[in-house]
Amino acid sequence: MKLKRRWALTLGIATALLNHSAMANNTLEEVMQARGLTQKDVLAAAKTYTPTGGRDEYLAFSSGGQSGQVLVYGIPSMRILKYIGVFTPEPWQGYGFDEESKAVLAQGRVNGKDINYGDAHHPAASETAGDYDGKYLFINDKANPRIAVIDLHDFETKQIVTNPLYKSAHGGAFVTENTEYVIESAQYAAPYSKDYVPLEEFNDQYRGGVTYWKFNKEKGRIEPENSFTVELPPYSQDLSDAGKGPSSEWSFTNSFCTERYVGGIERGRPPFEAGCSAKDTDFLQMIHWKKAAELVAAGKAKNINGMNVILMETAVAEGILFLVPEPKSPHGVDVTPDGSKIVINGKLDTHVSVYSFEKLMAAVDAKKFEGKDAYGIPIIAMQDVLHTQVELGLGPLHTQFDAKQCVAYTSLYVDSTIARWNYCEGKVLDKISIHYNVGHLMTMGGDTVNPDGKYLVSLNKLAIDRFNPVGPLHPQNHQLIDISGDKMELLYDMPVPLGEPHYVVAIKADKLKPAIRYQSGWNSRTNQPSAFKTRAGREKIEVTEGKVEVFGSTIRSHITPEIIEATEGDEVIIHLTNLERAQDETHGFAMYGQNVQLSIEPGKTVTTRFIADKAGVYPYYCTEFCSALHLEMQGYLLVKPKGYQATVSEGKAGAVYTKAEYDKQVATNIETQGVIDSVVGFITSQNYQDFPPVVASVEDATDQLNFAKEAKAKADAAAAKGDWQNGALWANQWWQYQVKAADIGLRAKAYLQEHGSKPVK
Ligand code: K7E
Ligand code: CUA
Repeated sequence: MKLKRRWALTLGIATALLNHSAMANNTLEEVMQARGLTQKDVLAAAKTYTPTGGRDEYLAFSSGGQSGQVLVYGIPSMRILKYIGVFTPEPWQGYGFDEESKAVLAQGRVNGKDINYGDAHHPAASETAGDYDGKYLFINDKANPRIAVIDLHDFETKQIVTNPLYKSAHGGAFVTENTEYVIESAQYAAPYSKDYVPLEEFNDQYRGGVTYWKFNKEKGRIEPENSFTVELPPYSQDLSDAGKGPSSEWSFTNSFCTERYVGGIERGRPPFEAGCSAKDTDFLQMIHWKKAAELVAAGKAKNINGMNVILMETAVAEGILFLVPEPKSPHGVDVTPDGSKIVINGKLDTHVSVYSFEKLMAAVDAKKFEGKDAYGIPIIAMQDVLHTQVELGLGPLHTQFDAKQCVAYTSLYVDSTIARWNYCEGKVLDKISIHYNVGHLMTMGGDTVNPDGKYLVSLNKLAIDRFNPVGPLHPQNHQLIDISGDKMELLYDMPVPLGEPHYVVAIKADKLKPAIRYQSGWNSRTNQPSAFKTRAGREKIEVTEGKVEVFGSTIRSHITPEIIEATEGDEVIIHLTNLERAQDETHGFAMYGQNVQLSIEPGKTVTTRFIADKAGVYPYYCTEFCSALHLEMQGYLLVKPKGYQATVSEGKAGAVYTKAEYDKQVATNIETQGVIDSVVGFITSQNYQDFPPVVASVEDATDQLNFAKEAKAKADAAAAKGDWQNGALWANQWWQYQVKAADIGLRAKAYLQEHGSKPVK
């Protein structure tokens, strides 16, 4: 509907411009009237509409909330491009179905248990010098303290690390200026040990912390052995942010419930929510992570559950940990692009508080503290570091920044508004209503040293009356807002039907360099050649006692092998390599009754493994409509009962062919060859070498034509012996290869025509 509406609008605009009265029944005015659109609506449509084949300026990577996935969409079109399976199996991508990706999910086990979801909150894009470099994406799971690494070269999850200390983790993922570390802070205090510790020992045995996961940029992997945690009191750590510029060696983490209140109405105690917001202030926890890393290198950390831990005692003695009071129950903490200020959003306060990093350092250097907390951590007085406080409205949650100097945007959850304000001068500039209850907000590059401004996305918790009702569970609503002018303008509502998307980051599209195929025989999860890769014509089945191992391939429109035989109780292992080079020629592989669903992108090798524990017939097939003969891309796993003796001879299967059928097939093949020759003639008459996708297609088509030649030779040989049965079958196979070649060739031809190829002399 949306698309149609937009087409109509564009047609309308074009018509209005050209003033063609011949198209009078489709003028912009008429469409506007029929659909009840205002001028403002049409302007908003024109600002977001992206014509077919058009590209977006930004790609947004949104947390998929409880779905444990990441979703990718374009800005300003708000078109969804992809879901990336992260903490959760995702069948389309075969994620959690092939052995390679199962190994990634297995890294996320908690105490040996598979966790099949994640509560994904904060994606973070990798940075170089404080700006997105478009290489990696990280995201946390709050419920099962984990961080995942996604490679933006192929948009796949490569690694999951599980925090061995925490029982929940909210303040991640945030990266330091050069992605040296990925920050993850705890949330609900719990003992570091896996043992039972009574709540009565909360103050002494329960702990929080901030973990700094070391990231190896060359390998694209987190190195747990080089990571460390700074132990913190059992305050509920909330969001974090890494410093920038002058503050780049520090990180900042909010907290709530510094009362250390333990609820339990079951025990006659007032509930958590009452006791956790009793005090007027909580603490900002600031950590000198650069110095902390040096302490770890100097052997001053203690190994707990395999993690390097800097105990609070050490952190205090070494002067790397400080507290600053902040208005009670704060939420987001956001460092300004120049790194000079830290914005604290007070959930239960109508103000945002802006702290000066310079003042923080002055207090640290002068050792000017107003006291210590119960764990001996020095407390810096709020009035000593406050730059300004600005009254924005009810429920400020998160802040992001504009390209314009000193301009920030803060989400107001309770007010359902977004405030634009000046954090240098401390004044409100503009407000816009959103629908409804905004959590995070995001401006383009809004958490980097170099924000672009332009657009803002409001990530709303409630959608209430915005969309067609779909039952009691509503989608979430991402609202796109134009922030380029003096007044913020709402442009678009995008329902998100996946989970609560807490945070999103938008990377300029030209910073991303995604691949279109893998090197042939690639294990995408380890980023290495697969030990199980197969080349064309080298497919094989190895049968050993109790095991059938297949080294197969897929290429339009054929799965090799077409028949796999096993005996009841055998372990069946199937490795499949997609031999395609052509763009977007993914094959799938699904099998009856075995929970097998693979996605094999061009070049990829994947493996499925299962026990054929019941005798029977198990058809398998390709699940991507990859060519005209996609439906024929099929085969059978035959699982025989133990000790099975054949009673039917092979020859009885299928139809019987005559000479007439052989002749008819050959005539068809000659005609088909005519079509192929004309397509080849066109392609080779053009400068097709200048178009890499076409070059890849030509290679694929040439393969198919070579296979056709082999099949033709077999057909000829059978016919020469008067064996019309095999003659007709091989003639048909010859035609199958021709059809594939023609299909690939026609796509290449269309590509050349669309991309303006030129004849070569
Ligand atoms: Cu505010 Cu998890 Cu960042 Cu949700 S958090 S909104
Ligand atoms: Cu391959 Cu359908």
